[in-house]
Amino acid sequence: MSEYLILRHRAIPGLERLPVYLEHQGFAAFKKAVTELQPAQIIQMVKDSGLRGRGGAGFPTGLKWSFLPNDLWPHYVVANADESEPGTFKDREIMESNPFQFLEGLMIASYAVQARVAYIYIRGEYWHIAKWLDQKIAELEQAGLLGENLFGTDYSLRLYTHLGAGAYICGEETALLESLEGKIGQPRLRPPFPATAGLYNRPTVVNNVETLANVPLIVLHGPAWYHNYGTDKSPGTKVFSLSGCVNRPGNYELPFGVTFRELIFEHGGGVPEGRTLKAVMTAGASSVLIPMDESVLDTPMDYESLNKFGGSLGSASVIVLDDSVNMAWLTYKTVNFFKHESCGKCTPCREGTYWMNRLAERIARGQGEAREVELLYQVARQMQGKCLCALGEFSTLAVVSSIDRFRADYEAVVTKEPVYG
Ligand code: L3W
Repeated sequence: MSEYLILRHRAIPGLERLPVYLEHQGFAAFKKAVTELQPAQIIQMVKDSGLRGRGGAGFPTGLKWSFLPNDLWPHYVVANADESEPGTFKDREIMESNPFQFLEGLMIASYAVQARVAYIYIRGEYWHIAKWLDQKIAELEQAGLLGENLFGTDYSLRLYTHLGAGAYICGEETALLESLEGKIGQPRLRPPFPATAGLYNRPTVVNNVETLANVPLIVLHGPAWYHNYGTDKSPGTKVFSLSGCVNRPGNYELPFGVTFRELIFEHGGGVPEGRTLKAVMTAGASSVLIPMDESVLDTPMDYESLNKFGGSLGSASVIVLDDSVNMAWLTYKTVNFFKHESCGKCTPCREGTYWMNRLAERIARGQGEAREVELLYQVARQMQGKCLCALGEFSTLAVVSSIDRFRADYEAVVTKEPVYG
């Protein structure tokens, strides 16, 4: 696709600089919102556009904004810039190269729910981006686009960046809010959802960076225009982070509904050295393994079509696996990550990821018995549906799907003789 909605900096050199962004209709949408539109009108526009959350769940953005009660104040907006899913590197490019479009989206969201303070919660390893965004925020304040009484109205807005400290769990929205409040980053029980009881127990919108970057264009061009891209139920484009066994890894902005074949072969240049495509993960480590063959390659990638594989598009971090990869090894890599990142608050995840890691490691190292594969499977199955948040649940997906779908890979590595007698 030559037309970019989100990675517009690839077509417009210098877009990360305010004068260039302003030359390309920058902040026209925010000005229009604050001076011409009622908050409810903006929420309706975003609802009509069909924009869905890009962090992974695909929840309708306008609907989320509409949940904030009007009898409890203040309202907050928090941008989730804690991008930590293995294989996900799209928000980084947006913030580094098209920062003003993201900030403008955050500002429009804030106006739409009448928040006067918004936070950008950004992963600690992106400290240089936090500093960069602080500079951009200062430029906006100097230019009179951010601060008190914007465009002569009584609407005022302040933006703040806040660095995380290296914990994957803080990308989960309620753990993020705990961390932002200065507490240990552990998830809260939901409901209540942040929309009613979020930051400091006040109504809060939490949106992913990419989600917010869509908003200025929707306000500027209207919801009908947005439906020119993507599918009926998943309109717009998606930035796919493509990695793994592929010739041209990187971020690819493509309309929803693009097929695996187009993404991996046309854009990504196929798998290296003539090897065979074996499986794909679509939501980073939080994915089921989707076995790949000719019949699967033409599946459209959107929020609906992957359900038939027991999977979801997630954050569209597409990890390509070829026939050089043993799935027992891959499973060990994923559960090792989740064991390290489990926050320890709920028992099924704390204990389950620990035991899955021990078993998966033995198996991957060729020290496991066949019955330990069954035990690994049972541990994962027993965790499902019992964890406090998505992290525990997702830690089981590669385990269960790899044993169900790639059992031969386990048979190739387990010892033939019992190890423990
Ligand atoms: C008010 C209700 N709000 C749901 C809100 C909720 C949240 C959103 C989605 O994300 C995803 C997973 C992986 N009243 C509500 C309501 N909401 N019902 O809607 O909620 P939910 O629970 O469906 O998902 P979630 O737990 O927020 C989990 C994806 O994350 N994942 C991780 C991605 C990591 C990154 C990254 O590193 N950048 O994105 C893995 O793919 O797909 O679906 O806001 O409050 N009744």
